[in-house]
Amino acid sequence: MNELQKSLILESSSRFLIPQGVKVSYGTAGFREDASILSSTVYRVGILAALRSLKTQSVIGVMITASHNKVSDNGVKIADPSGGMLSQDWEPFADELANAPSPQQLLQLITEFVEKERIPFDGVRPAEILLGRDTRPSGEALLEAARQGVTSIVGAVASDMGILTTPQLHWMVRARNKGIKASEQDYFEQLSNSFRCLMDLIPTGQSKCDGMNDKLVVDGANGVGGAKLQILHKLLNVLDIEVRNSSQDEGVLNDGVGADYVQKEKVAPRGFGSKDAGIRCASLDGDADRLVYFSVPPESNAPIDLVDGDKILSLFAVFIREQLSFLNEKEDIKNFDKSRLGIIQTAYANGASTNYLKHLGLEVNLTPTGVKYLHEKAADFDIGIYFEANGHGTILFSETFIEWLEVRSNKLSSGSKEAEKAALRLLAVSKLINQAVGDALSGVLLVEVILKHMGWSIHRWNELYHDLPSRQLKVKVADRTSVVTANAETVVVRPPGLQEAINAETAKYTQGRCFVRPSGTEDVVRVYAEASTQEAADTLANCVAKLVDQFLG
Ligand code: G16
Repeated sequence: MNELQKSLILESSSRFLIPQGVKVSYGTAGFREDASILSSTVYRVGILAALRSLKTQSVIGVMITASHNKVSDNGVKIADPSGGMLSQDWEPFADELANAPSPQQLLQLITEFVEKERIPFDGVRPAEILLGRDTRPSGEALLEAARQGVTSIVGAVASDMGILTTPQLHWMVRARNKGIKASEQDYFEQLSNSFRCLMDLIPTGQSKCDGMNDKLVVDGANGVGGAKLQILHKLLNVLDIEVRNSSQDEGVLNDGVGADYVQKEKVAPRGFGSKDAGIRCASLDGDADRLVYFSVPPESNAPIDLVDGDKILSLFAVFIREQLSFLNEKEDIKNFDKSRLGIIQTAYANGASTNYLKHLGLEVNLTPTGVKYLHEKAADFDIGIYFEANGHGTILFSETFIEWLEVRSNKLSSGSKEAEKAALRLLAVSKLINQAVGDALSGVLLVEVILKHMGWSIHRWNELYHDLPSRQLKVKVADRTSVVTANAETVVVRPPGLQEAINAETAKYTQGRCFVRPSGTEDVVRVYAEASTQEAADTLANCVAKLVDQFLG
């Protein structure tokens, strides 16, 4: 780095000093805090993104969002060249950079890192960053802080892509790096074209079925997803979708609405009630990277029927498996074995879903919470389906498998045989479902077309298996980082004695299962409990929450 570069960093970072006493950490999906203390963090992430862009000689994305968190929070997610989350080996640098106490120490850190990583500065393609934000009021100023961070690296270009869903920005970064057209319109066109293609491939006579209501009502969490879905809906012109709780409505982001609320509390979001009984409903989260479905009972106090990420995963798995079985009937692809389809879940996956998927003969893998872990594991397969119970997930297709499908589908004469149609369907799924990150909008379209393909109502879908009763709680503790876990977060290794106490409590319940872990997006320890009855799951979760409190105070 030359002297001009150094003075530019010193000068611009002096405008973004860290508030006294603030320490931030890179969590499950980037940095997330109260928006009022975030500008220095976001500014520094801008620098990091520019360095990452120079290092990889690719376009990088910075998304200003706190997703499911309350409206006064904000945060920042970084999209790597593939469109996935920032490579995990850069996370410690992100932490150090965000917490460097002064501009001089910041500069020293950057200088050392640039040397260590051999980040090229001269005679290379300049850094290029796409910036996006959700609808939070703090987003505009924070995006400006990110822009200033990016442009403190000489030659770096920051493009403001405006208000987007998080998955749209990740999609754009991936598309740009693949040399594909990458505007928002291109995103909508890719989704709508591949959706139409799947609709055209629905077996004849399958599009209507008893008890199937064609209308879908979507809760937009009062965030960015609702408005974007409306644009997509207009383009599609075939689905009957009503959006409620869109950012254009009056409500507060994620307040009594949204996928996180619906999935954790198991209640209908604001604006939904017994009038919606029998209708298929879905809920997005604040930045539209999560999706859950639900139906509302006719009685006003009865619990909703939640169709969570595990069931979306199961629906996708059943569909993909069916297409693979059509392909397998062909003699020349007998070498296709089951190991090519992998399922990835976390400890939050309902035990009944894991049993169901294993019963289908599928390989189920467990990773810690966070799409960065699930995504990485899913990439080991030709088709990797990953979902968190909270509705965050997607289906990854390997490049070799897509190439193989393309060859297969190019050989088609009229697309009449089931095997050939299956190849076309899988190709269309790979274009519809976001290959960069979980995406509620592409998820909605894929669920809708698969339900039509199967001729299933939401009730039929929900009957795939019966969830074990479960309960999730949050416990506020003095320092959540004092909880350390292992084995994909199923075992507490610190503080000593806590896991033994959890085991003793869990052993009292039929089909009892319980784990605790520190959240990486909220200042809480999360407790998850499962048992044979709702009452037992509630009691187990409450008892373990008390244990957490006793051990951590
Ligand atoms: C983020 C991550 C998800 C994770 C969720 C909750 O979601 O992308 O993978 O499940 O946080 O994480 P934690 O339990 O550590 O708070 P989002 O939708 O909030 O960005």
